[in-house]
Amino acid sequence: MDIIGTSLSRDGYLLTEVGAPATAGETGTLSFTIRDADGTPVTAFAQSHGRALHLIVVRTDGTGYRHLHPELDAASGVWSTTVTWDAAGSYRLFADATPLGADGVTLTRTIDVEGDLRPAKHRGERRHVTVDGIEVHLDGTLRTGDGGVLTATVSEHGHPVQRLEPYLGAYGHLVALREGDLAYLHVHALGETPAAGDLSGPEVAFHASAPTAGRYFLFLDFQVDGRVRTASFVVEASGAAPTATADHHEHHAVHTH
Ligand SMILES: [Cu+2]
Repeated sequence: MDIIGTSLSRDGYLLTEVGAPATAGETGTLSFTIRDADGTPVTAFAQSHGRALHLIVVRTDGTGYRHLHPELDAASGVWSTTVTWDAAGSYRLFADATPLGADGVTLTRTIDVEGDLRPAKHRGERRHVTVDGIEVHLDGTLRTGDGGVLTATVSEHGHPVQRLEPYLGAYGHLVALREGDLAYLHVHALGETPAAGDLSGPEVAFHASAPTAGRYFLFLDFQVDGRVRTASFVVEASGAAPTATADHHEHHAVHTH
């Protein structure tokens, strides 16, 4: 199992120091650069899911999730977007990008936001959430090894929602992070790639494999009525403890693409 999303460098690429508003409630620019092995800012990227870079921001307690698409200044290689922090805490940024001619990388950094901190406490799983009046229920199991299928069912006032719209080339995007180190899991939507104007629902299914048993934070981005919404779940993964071999593999961050 290849562990990703726990390092600011990968394959020679590095996520620079992040500029961001320092205090909760403050609005400002979030900015960073990806540098190559020579220290040169990368200015050319291949598109993935319709974008050159996907930025995930989440507080280390699994709250405050955002999925952002910063703008690239093609001359300097600086990525930037405007943010306002709702709350204080340590936030992890995950920049998912594919430098032109290279494999995709997920680079991460932690930034601290000053203010009154109230970390979330998680007890057990959270599989049923309501976001903007839309209910999302998550069935299935997250497993180690070959993994398992997770199915999100979307409803509104008890009726199935059948008007899920394609967002970034799929009916849903699921990001899974391991509690403790926020290791980033690549989760793949099952089913065919929708065409623009297609609608689906009420189910969206994903295949995911957890690197270890334990607790994971899951975030489902989906679009209904032209608006992207995020449902946040907590799921316990089942499966055998990692073998000594797998552990060794993890610590050396072997690239298995
Ligand atoms: Cu994205």
